[in-house]
Amino acid sequence: MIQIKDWPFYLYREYLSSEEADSIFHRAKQEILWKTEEIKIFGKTYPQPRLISWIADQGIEYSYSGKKYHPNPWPDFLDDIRRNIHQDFQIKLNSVLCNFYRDGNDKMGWHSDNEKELGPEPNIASLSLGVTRDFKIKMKSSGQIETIELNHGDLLLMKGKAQENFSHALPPRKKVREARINFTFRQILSF
Ligand SMILES: O=C(O)CCC(=O)C(=O)O
Repeated sequence: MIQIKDWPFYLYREYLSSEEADSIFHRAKQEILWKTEEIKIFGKTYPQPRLISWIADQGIEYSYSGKKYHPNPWPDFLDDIRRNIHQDFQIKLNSVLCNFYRDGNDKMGWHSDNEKELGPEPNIASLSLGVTRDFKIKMKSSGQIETIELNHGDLLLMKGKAQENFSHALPPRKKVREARINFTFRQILSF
């Protein structure tokens, strides 16, 4: 495990073996219902620069980027991963936001996962598959930024005050031509 500086970000390289990661990547591409969602910026609507799917236990609703999402059911292979993460790290997870970055033009801007449904100090487990992409973490108080590479099969745990005191982003990388899938497993509290 690598802790990013002394920040509450913990990186587990090759949490999945490359064979396991290959298999999950292919199943995720085929079996998840990927959609282009819209985002409103200053009253104008734009397509989000990635494909998204939200999966959760029954009865859970989630607001994200100002929109309410109704969840899709768990495919077996993702349910297995959340159970493994639960066993390995003792963290409860009842939902997962799935992001599909078609190539290096797709991206995620600076944000914190600090929606009130996640509670004050959420544990978020972020699993990366596919092409390696840079991931940036910024300390809100100082503006200090760390960049880490997230590879096929890597797991990043964001814990404690990771959302309150830091923001994170997946910047565009024009030279990257291959796809990446990221799952951020979360526990939604109010439902
Ligand atoms: O794709 C990533 O690694 C980042 C995903 C993310 O920040 C999120 O889902 O909140």
